Parts: sequence; C-alpha cells; structure tokens
Amino acid sequence: MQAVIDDIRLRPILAKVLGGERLSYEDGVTLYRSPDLLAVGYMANLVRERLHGNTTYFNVNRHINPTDVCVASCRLCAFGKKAKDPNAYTMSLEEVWHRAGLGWSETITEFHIVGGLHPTLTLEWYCQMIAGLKQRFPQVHIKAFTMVEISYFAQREKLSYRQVLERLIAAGTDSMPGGGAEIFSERVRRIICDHKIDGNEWLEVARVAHQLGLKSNCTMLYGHLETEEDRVDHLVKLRALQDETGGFVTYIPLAFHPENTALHHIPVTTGFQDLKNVAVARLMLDNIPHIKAYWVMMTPRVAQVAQRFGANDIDGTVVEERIYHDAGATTSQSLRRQDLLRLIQQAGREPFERDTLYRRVERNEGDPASKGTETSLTVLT
Ligand code: V47
Repeated sequence: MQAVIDDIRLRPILAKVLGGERLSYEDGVTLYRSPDLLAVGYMANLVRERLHGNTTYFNVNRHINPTDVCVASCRLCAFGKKAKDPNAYTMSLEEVWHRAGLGWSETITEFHIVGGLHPTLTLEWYCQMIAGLKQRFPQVHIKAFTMVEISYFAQREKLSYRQVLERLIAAGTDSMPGGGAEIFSERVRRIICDHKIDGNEWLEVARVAHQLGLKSNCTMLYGHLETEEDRVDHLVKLRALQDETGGFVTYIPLAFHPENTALHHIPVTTGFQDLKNVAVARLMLDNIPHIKAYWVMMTPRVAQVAQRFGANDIDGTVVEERIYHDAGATTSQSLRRQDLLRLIQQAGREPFERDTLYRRVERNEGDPASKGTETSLTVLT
C-alpha cells in the first residue's frame, strides 16, 4: 500500500487512516501541501468506501431563490443586488409557490431555499412562504435558509436564534443548507464578506439549530484569498461542532467563482484543487457522514471523478441555479435524473436516490420519472 504513496510525508497519515485514527491539524496542512494528489485521493477513497461502499447518493431537488435583494455587499458574491437595482427581483408569495411546481415534472423530494438578506421582508412573510409550500407540496422536504439568513432575521426582528428557528420549524422547515460559512478566518472574511456574521456566529446558529433537532449541511468556500492553514482551521472547527451536536449531515466544498464579483482578478480553481478539497475533507471530517461533490460548482466531469476521491454524493437535479450562474458558472442549470444516473454508473458507482436525510426513495415499477411525467414515490425509512 505504501507503493501508492510517492510523498513520504504522507506515510504516517496513511498509517492513521488505516488504523481509523483521527487526523490532526498538522496532518491537514500536510495533506493540502502535498502535490501527491493520487495518494491523498487514494486515502480518501479508502475512507469513503469504508463508510459507503460503492454507493453514490443523489436526489431530485429544486432550488428556489425568492429574492436576490441583499443588504450586504460581499465581494465574493455575484448574486446579491441592492433594492433599487433595476435588475433585482423579489418574488411574491404566489410566485414562489407557482415556481416551486414549475420545470421538471419529475417528482421532487426537496426544495432548497436560500436568498439575499432583504431589507423589508419579514420573518412572518418567510413563515407564510414555507407554510404555503408545505400545504401545496406536503411530501417535499424543505431545506431552507443559511445560518447567515437566520442571524439576519434574528437581528431584524429582535429575536434570539432559537426563537427564529422555532418559528420556521413550526411553519414547516425540515432542515438547513450549508451555505454562508465561507471561510472562518477573520482576516479573509474582512476582505471577502465583511458584511456577514463572523465564523463563531455561523457556528452558534448551527449549534442552536442542531439543538432544536434540525439537521444541516456545512460548507467551505475555497480558491480565493485563504491559506492552507485557514482551510484546515475551518475543517477542524466544523469537526469540533459535529463532535458536540452530531447535526451536520453533509459537507460541501465550494470553489470560488470570481466572474462578476469584486474579486474577478482571482483565477478560477483547477480540477487539481477541486479534487484535493474533496479528498482532504473526507480525511479530516471523520465524523460527518457525507461529502458532496456539487456538480453545478465543479462541473459534472469533475464531480464524477470526485466519486473516487472521497465524495459519495453528487447533489441533485437542481433545476434552477442562480448563485453560481450569476458568478459565471458554465454548467447547465439542471441535470435530468437519468443524466445523474449515467454519471454515477460511468464512475463505477451504484446510484442511490435519496431524500434529504439519505433515506432511499423507491420509484415504483414502470415509474415514468426519467421520461419526465409525473411520478409517485415512497420514502423508505
Ligand atoms: O452561501 C456565493 C457560495 C453558497 C459565490 O447545503 C459562491 O446542500 C462561489 O451553499 N463563487 C451557496 N461560491 C451554495 C450552497 C450550497 C450549494 C449546494 C448544496 C448545498 C447544500 C449548499 O455559494 C453561498 C456562498 O458560500 N457563493 N457566491 C461565488 N461567486
């Protein structure tokens, strides 16, 4: 096995990986610094197969971004706009409910809902939006609002994180996405997202959500001004909170897309960096079950290869993506269920259609899901 390791600095790490031992902060930095991508990927794949065998998970989901109006002006973002910008949009409640049912007629199991920090929309409006979606699509899991949005609602309404989250749960929110974490380093945050909550607050909202029984995802934005140490520090902080709460389901490394942002001079990430970030995450985050290679961000091609570098999830059909496409993503807005199946199978993995919480979605015999007509489905517990 040592034969696959060219970089001898990785040998003690391989011993730990084989023994199921936790990797240290220093190990994380060594992994990031090593040019031996194949060795890092090999080790990540060992862990991935130990946890998930040959399975790659995907889901049939739809993203909804109710507004791109945002009071923050983060340099990393190409999505947020000021309220007076003629190109800004805010959907009415009816529009959100209508759009939720548009597009693919395949039966969707998840709505992924995030938006800008709107200056006037109230928490009550968001609760009505969620309740209205639940009423119209009772079988669909609602994964809504980043830790950053929760903190903003709390500040605006003069409520605690717990009070905001309790109201959203009562309205029908089932879990939370992982966005907005960016990179916890204060030095970098001051430059790329100085209008956002700091890393400790992001972690605190996640802590409270998990205490209330909400599962969430977590992310890290890489490929901008962060150092290797900043990345490892971020992963170690996520791992520490997971030791405490167990509430993170999936980690998603997000590559920075510079186009149309104030940081447009930064070069786009390479396939090497994208695969390295997947692999190091799998090795460092020993307590987070799933690592997602988000195809919108890293292209279907790289997301497919990532299934052999530590990832065990490829995300879903998505249908309508705005945040990355505003930042110049050239991937399509959506993939069909059968495209996802093909990508996974061609990587030699076994596709597993999941719901948000990774329970199997069983499509019925003769189910026309892949042909694009309405389907019936059952979630197996
Ligand atoms: O929060 C914003 C990032 C996130 C840019 O939880 C940018 O299942 C790159 O969080 N270049 C949104 N990244 C995406 C996200 C996500 C995606 C898929 C699945 C899940 C999940 C979560 O994208 C933002 C921010 O961190 N972002 N602007 C940009 N220019």
